[in-house]
Amino acid sequence: MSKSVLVLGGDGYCGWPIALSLSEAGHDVTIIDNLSRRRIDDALGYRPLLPIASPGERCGIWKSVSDRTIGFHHIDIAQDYDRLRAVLADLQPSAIVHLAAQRSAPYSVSSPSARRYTVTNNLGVTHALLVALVDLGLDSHLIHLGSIGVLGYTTAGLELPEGKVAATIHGADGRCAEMNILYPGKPVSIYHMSKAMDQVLFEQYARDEGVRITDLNQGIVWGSSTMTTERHPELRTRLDVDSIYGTVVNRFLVQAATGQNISVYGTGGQTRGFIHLRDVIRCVELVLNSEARGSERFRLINQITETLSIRELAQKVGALTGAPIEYRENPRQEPEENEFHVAHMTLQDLGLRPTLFADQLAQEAETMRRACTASMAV
Ligand code: NAD
Ligand code: USQ
Repeated sequence: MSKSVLVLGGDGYCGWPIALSLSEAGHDVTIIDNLSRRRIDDALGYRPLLPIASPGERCGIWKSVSDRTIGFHHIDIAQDYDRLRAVLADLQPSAIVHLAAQRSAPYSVSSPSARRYTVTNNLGVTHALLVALVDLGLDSHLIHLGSIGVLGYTTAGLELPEGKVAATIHGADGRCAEMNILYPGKPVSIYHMSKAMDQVLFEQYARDEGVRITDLNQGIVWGSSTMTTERHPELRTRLDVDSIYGTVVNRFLVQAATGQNISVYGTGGQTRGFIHLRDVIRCVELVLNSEARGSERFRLINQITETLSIRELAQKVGALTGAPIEYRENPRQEPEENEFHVAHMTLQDLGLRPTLFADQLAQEAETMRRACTASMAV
């Protein structure tokens, strides 16, 4: 069934392909973005691997190849409540996919202003949205792209469940009570902390105002394209490979393709959850079609498909490409050796067929190699 879907942060790496795929599936898609990522790139002197068209140009090309329209509003959601409210009142969306955040962990700890911006922006966006939904009495399903890193990277030898965790709380008077609580993670950056704080807002607004929310605790995304971005070169999504916004798989593949060493920080014993960009799209579609209803107002789902240490990842990329591995001093504050066991079957139960490194890494290495060649020609 066709729905009206609002994609917040739809100019970004994940948001643009999500908007395209939802549009292709027949939904009426509207993007809101303030283009802050493009401005941060300018300020840092970084560029995506290949240039990306402006939102107006991209939506125009999409119209020409698909005969479908994607709307675009240039709004700072954290700062301009009235315009956000007006768009929501006009569209009355069935669902809102929320990706609008400053999402780099190293950026979030890079300066006092970056720390303040990350928290003010990320919580400002989430809270403005929740307030507007209540203000307008809308029953939109809010789907948030969160971060598996809110759990922290020490799981105390346990496999962490999806959703809340059952806890026995020992009161000061010696009595005990059983409760379901948000997992008390230890986020490793200010950015990850902002995602943990989002969950406190979600819990409150689901409980007290009945807002329907699915929070996807997503792992590190890898991959450069999807079925819809491949329909035209100018529909490509941004691909960051710098040390601030470039995520590790994409960085390693581009390093290998350009004759650089694979840059493992520290021992490479950091174990993380990963997911391919195509699976991100599929997960959002699956969640959109399985709305939280009834008493289940706030769902927490772990959106990863496999876990691996950074060292193992580097070895896979090295074996595939012949690129040497270089162990560098770790520029980040993070545990360098950690185990990471997290339940993640909900999306597979809903129908996800995971794209694993074993299936896709070689093809992705080749796609990145071609993108690097094209990038040199730009
Ligand atoms: P991105 O930086 O490419 O895109 C985020 C978009 O949000 C940008 O286009 C930016 O301009 C926009 N934005 C930020 N603040 C805004 C505001 N105040 N108003 C309007 N627009 C605003 O990031 P991405 O990689 O596409 O990530 C999308 C979401 O998924 C983020 O919330 C991120 O935390 C989450 N996530 C990403 C990854 C990953 O590996 N990329 C992994 C896990 C979770
Ligand atoms: N790393 C290296 N070498 C590099 C780059 C990174 O060893 O050249 C290491 C980092 O030290 C870190 C790991 O690789 O231990 C992952 O780094 P990353 O930059 O790929 O990912 P991260 O900082 O965790 O953040 C990314 C996204 C963020 C998202 C998060 C999901 O930028 O938006 O929320 O992945 S997670 O952390 O799993 O919750």
